[in-house]
Amino acid sequence: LELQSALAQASARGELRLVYQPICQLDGNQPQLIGVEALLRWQHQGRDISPLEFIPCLEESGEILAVGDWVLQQACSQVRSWQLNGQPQLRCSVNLSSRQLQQSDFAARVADILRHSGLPPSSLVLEITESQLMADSAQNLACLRELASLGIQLALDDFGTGYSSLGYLKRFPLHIIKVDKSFIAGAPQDGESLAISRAIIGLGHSLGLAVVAEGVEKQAQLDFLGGEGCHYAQGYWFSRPRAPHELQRLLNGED
Ligand code: G
Ligand code: G
Ligand code: MN
Ligand code: NA
Repeated sequence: LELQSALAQASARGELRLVYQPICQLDGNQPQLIGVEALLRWQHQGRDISPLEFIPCLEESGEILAVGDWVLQQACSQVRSWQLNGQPQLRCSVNLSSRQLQQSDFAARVADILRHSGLPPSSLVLEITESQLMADSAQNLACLRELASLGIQLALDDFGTGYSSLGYLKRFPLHIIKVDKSFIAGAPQDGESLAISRAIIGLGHSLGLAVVAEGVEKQAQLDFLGGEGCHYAQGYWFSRPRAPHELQRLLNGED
């Protein structure tokens, strides 16, 4: 409850901010930064509170709708400004809550935000988890179809950790799957993690989806992913999530 009321004032106090984690393309000699995932941070009384802790509170109170719009506006404008400063192809990934997809005007709001920021729809990736797709799927389906028809890319986040009904992959208009970091963490030394990661990458490719491996921390994982033909990866090996000016340094080649 204390968290809840502090959170109610967080956006007003400017305690919310976004950090950006690089997403890299692996084919070619050198991994290439092709996009960033925006991740929300709340700095409260001098410490960062994890989104795992405060997003559920925002969802419960309904404030996730306003905060979610703010995240989208902020991320789209930031990435647009990087695009205009020498990174014309840079993509912007944003995580969604199911409450956002349940708004009947959500796709229209996203279209407005894109127009306002100048970011091309094809540069925006919206990330959704399997469990979010479970809830109220008729509305979700309608909403995702509308977003896809705008040219926005849709990614299934944390793949393999939810109910993993493969039906979702057929039923929803998805473009990308993100292999959950729990599988990448064990690969390549743990046989089971390796088998699951390999199967998800193969499944994605057979369905014509781009596959992003999450949580890459070691060269051995990168070598394994390269061998499996996984084209995209994200994780501490490349970079931790960074404040905008720190990501700028990376884009400038200063880091
Ligand atoms: O950085 P990490 O600890 O950053 O994020 C933890 C979880 O919070 C992840 O599952 C991530 O998808 C989620 N998350 C981070 N930022 C946002 C956001 O802006 N909106 C939503 N809905 N989830 C977010
Ligand atoms: O949206 P998603 O649930 O995928 O959120 C990504 C989460 O993973 C964030 O909490 C982010 O800070 C975290 N993360 C990003 N890279 C790594 C990594 O290499 N290792 C680990 N353990 N976590 C990571
Ligand atoms: Mn994500
Ligand atoms: Na997520």
